Amino acid sequence: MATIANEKVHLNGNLNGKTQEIPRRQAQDNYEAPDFYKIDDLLTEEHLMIRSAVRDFVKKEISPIIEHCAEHNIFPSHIVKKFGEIGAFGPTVPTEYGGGGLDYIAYGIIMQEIERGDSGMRSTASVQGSLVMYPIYKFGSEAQKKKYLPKLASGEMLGCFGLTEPNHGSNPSGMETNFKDMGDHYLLNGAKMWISNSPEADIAVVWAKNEEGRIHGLIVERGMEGFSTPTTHNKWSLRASCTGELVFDNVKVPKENLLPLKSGLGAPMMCLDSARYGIAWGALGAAMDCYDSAKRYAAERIQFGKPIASFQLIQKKLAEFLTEITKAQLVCWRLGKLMNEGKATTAQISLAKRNSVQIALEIARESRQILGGMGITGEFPMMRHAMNLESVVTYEGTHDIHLLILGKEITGIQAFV
Ligand code: TGC
Ligand code: FAD
Repeated sequence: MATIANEKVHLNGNLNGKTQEIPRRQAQDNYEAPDFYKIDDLLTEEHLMIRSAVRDFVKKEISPIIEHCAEHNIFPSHIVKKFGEIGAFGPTVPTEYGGGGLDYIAYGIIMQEIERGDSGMRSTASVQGSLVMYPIYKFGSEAQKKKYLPKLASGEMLGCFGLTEPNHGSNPSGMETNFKDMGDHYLLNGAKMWISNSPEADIAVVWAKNEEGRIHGLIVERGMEGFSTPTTHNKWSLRASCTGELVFDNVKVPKENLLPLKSGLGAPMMCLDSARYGIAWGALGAAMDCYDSAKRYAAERIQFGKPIASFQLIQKKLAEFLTEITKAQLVCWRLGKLMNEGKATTAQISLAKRNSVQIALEIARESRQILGGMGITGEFPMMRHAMNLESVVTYEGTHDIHLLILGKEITGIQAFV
């Protein structure tokens, strides 16, 4: 077994920041994506090239290490720089700030390919792009854009996004984290929890209320006195992603770190629209990986003297997987077009995020059954995808919150409270 020598990794235990070797699995990753309705014909040459490059990257850099990282609860920190190198961070941000200057379909494709490898790896990329670079690009000053965006794009810096709090998850408008104007700086107090990337992040985009109760975004940098990022332990999901808290104990934040161009809950919600869109494509990638692995296994596994693929009940599962994947591919592609035209609504994004995650979870669970006992091992990706997707169905708005967003859109009646 080959190893990646002395890569810095984040062990989600008590060994933060230490280096260790991550063994590389030698088995070939033979993934082939289903494209039953020839959706490739709807993509540009550029989209296809990007997809091919990211797919190769995932086969080379993620597949060989991901089972080990998930089993041992390791965030492979070295992937951050590599994501920067392939343009996975902020693909839709203009090139003058280090982004890719690409469209939303390209963004979706990149998230799909990375989550095909692992949802936790996609989390790292989508938080950086949609939840850290996007608000700085959309709501930040020119000086903030120049200072942070190129370093975030290249992976020199890692960011996180702090909205959720211990007492406010689905209802972020109730947040308690607050800042006071002290004349030459702001004084920030409060806590965020369930924050992807936080234990490794160099900066956090934090949403907090001012003295009038208005929500603003602030850029908080690691090293500011009173700011800490404790790791969240005992996760059985997204084990290759690092998750933590953000604790603010009288943190002095320079005034120039406030995002000046938008305030109110609408600001973080706009970031969530972009990230939820990426998850719609991403979860589909996990579903496609499970489908592909199950199809291969069913053709090879012999029971009662025949490949199990010859049994009607296995064929039913595979046919249903392909049906749901094909429908979701069309939804994501059409939503990407609407995003490119600036016409996509929050409710349309909710439908796509909710649908992709639901079908991915069902396909992960059912495809695991096709593998029988082998399905529970790390030799195959289904169990890891299924466990990861339990977070994906919860974060960026739970499955039921997205249903209620759709309910409100249909009826005009708000059913949250
Ligand atoms: P509501 O009354 O509906 O709206 C309050 C204000 O916000 C505005 N707004 C939006 N503006 C722009 N875009 C959107 N998508 C918007 N959604 C809402 C709205 O117009 C209003 O503005 P104004 O000026 O009239 O005041 O708000 P509500 O308090 O009733 O809550 C609505 C609800 C429940 C749908 C929303 O808060 C929600 O979606 N909750 C779920 C929370 C959530 O998604 N949290 C995600 C945290 S981040 C995360 O999980 C990252 S995981 C990353 C990873 O690892 O990949
Ligand atoms: P709650 O809001 O307490 O919900 C509990 C249950 O009640 C859910 O089933 C929910 O659907 C239901 N419920 C709540 N309100 C209603 C209602 N009105 N009607 C019907 N049912 C309702 N947040 C960040 O800010 N940044 C991050 O980077 C981030 N990363 C995350 C990473 C992971 C691994 C996880 C698990 C979460 C992450 N989150 C992050 C937080 C995530 O967004 C929240 O967990 C999510 O929004 C739900 O909030 P909650 O966990 O407090 O659940």
